[in-house]
Amino acid sequence: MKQEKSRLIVSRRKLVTGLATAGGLLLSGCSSKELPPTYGNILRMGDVLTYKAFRTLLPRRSLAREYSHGDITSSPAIGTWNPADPHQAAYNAERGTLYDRLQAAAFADWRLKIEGSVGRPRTFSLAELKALPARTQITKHTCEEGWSAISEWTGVPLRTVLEAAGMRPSARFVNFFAFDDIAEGIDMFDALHPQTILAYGMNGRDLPIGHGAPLRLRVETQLGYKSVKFLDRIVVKDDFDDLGKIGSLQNGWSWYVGI
Ligand SMILES: Nc1nc2c(c(=O)[nH]1)N[C@H]1C(S)=C(S)[C@@H](COP(=O)(O)O)O[C@H]1N2
Ligand SMILES: [Mo]
Repeated sequence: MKQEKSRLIVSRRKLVTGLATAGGLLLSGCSSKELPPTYGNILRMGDVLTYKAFRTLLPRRSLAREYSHGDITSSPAIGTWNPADPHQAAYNAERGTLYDRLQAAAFADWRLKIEGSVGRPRTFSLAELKALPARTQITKHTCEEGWSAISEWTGVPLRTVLEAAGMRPSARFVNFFAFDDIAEGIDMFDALHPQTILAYGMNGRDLPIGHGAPLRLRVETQLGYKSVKFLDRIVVKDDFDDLGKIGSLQNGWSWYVGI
């Protein structure tokens, strides 16, 4: 019993030293630009290791795997499945009521707003987004709850929309706000990634309500909760903003969840 305990202590110590070395290796030789914005928060050490590992070990612009039509699976609608339903956990009365009205008119009056660190803050109608060059990709959605699903997504690269709004060179983060009380942010590396799209189509049809109609984000390089559904507003930021009580950071979820 005693022996077992001391072995445990030794292995624990080894583990801690090992982790410190691995962290040190990852941290050495990297500029502070490769630190996540949550750096310095002791409770967010996981962000430092995963962010650095992904940013330094993966080749620049590596693409998430794309599948073929035969690989498409059924996909559950998770979290909010209708922002107009007051029984949803993340229901927002004001935007939920607005969503109800927009949905009744087939989203003809819906507009995506782009503001913040852009030279030309503006809105896009669904028709305007659909007129931009589109990208279709069959990818695997991985939820933090342990399930995954493969779907085909069609939309416009986020990069195209950011450029159309005249994103400023000082911009470093992009935050996304939905019609429910969900908001998420990503850094410019993921925002400009070719597979990061604003999707209006799923499996060859208009995006269904449950999956985020009329427009959702697809961040194929991170876990499912970064792919915000029911988009209302995009805000480009020069500085990191943890999004207060609706941000994942405040909810105790990692800000960076690379896969
Ligand atoms: N606005 C909004 N976006 C959201 C959520 C949500 O509840 N509200 N849930 C997230 C989570 S945890 C997952 S796994 C995916 C689920 O997408 P799906 O419903 O299309 O499967 O959406 C993400 N985006
Ligand atoms: Mo999820």
